[in-house]
Amino acid sequence: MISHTMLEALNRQINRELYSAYLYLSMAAWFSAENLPGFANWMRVQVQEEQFHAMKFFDYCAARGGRLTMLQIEAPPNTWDSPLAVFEATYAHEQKVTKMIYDLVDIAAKEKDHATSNLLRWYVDEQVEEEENDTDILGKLKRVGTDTNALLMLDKELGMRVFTPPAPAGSSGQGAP
Ligand code: OFO
Repeated sequence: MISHTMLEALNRQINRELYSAYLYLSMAAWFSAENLPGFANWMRVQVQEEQFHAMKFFDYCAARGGRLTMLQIEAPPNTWDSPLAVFEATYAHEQKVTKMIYDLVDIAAKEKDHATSNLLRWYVDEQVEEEENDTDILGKLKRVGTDTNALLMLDKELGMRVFTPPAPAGSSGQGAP
């Protein structure tokens, strides 16, 4: 059985992961309206990633016998000044999420909840990847500058992204939903 404190914290994180999905969906809509379908595709894949993150927590809580409560999802921003501004916002958001995951790690340690600590290791690694993806695209966008052809080439590259459900985490026993 999971403690009330831990369950509440994970319940909140499910809401935050779903907010992330909603934020990236808003960014996908913005890129579509800007005629950058590749960037929009990248964001749509990111929505699927975030839904996966939320459902992984959801399934884990259910497996531990916790009763979850769905909370209201905040409305995300819906306009940005440029593709660079979108990715600056994305990176800043992911840094915040990393901090949230670290806070959960601290709560799990305090609660002596080793099963949740195990689960959270997967999220700690995932956040490294999330931030790296953003800094990689940010770097490319900075090199693109005002070169429209280079932007369209990057758009083509980002259009290739597909969602691949992450491999099941060994020790946590949590697989793809
Ligand atoms: Fe769920 O990692 Fe992004 O927010």
